[in-house]
Amino acid sequence: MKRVFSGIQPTGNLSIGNYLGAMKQFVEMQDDYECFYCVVDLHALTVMPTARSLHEGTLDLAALYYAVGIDPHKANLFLQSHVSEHSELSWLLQCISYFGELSRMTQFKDKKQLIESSKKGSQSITAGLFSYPVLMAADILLYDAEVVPVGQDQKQHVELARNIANRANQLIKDGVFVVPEPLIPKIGAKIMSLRDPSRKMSKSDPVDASRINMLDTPEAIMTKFKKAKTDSENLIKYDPVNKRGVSNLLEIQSLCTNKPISVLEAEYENSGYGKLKTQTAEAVIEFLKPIQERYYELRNSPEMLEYLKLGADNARKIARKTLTRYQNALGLVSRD
Ligand code: ATP
Ligand code: LTN
Repeated sequence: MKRVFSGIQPTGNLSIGNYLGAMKQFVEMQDDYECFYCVVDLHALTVMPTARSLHEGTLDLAALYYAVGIDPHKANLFLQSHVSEHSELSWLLQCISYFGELSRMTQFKDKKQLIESSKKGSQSITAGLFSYPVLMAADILLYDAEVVPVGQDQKQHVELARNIANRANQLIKDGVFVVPEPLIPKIGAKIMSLRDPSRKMSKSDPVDASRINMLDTPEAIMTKFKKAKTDSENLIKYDPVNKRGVSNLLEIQSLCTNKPISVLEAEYENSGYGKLKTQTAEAVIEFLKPIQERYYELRNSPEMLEYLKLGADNARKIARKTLTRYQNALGLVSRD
């Protein structure tokens, strides 16, 4: 079986964008791949969360992974900080990563710009934020993962992981790392903000109305969709370049109902935006209901912690082997 790795940061409120772009694929892949999924708590440290928000956010995200359908008997879900090999390999990889390539990461450039234009200024751009894509490469390479399911915005980071793997194979030892491939869904790879459909829906956007959180109440979901920004044409057509708001609603509804976009376009041929918004809200409410129920059952259950422990034990076995392989290839003297 091919091996898969992916992760999500426990920062902010998980949105339907994270689900449709990433988690939905994680669930679909469980039967056909050996899967390692991770709550990347060490990544979350790059934005300096409070201890409480990191702690609670980590457990919230783990419960959501199981609630959307990650089966602990099929896939290995674990917390990144429970497998210390991630931090160890990250350092080793930093020593073959270039300042120039990290400076070109668009997510870093965007976050840097955002911080610099805020009151905090450049003092709060941490080295962690800069080198974070190397930790992500370590996450992937530790598991010899061939496939990495992610949303569109993470493609560049997976490409960096490929470059680092190829470099290690050339400079250190041929075949020391498996070169991973990103897997990006055809529809849903970039769900847009409901307030500004030119930007992606983001779980750390300060404007809550910009996104549907996985745990939003039915009332909140209805209100957010009713206020979703569209355009003034009043024509329901899938055109993600010129009609971003309407196309975003069609994508969300299509993914939540399993109806192809072309079928929805035909159904809405003589309708206005009001109906599209209300029915998209209804589809999302219906879709999230069982997920929310499972989430509340699991969030404080002792089983969840047991599952996470088992996931980390399985992950550590593989991670240790890969780390040792790379340490030996580098010439580090083994302790045993
Ligand atoms: P943040 O706002 O905290 O940076 P985020 O919402 O971008 O967070 P991540 O933890 O960076 O979320 O991403 C987790 C996964 O969800 C990644 O695979 C990412 O590509 C995917 N993803 C994030 N936002 C979207 C979106 N709007 N549409 C589709 N996929 C998304
Ligand atoms: N950087 C990713 C989260 C992430 C990830 C990974 C995704 C961390 N490590 C490994 C895929 C594979 C993000 O979404 N911000």
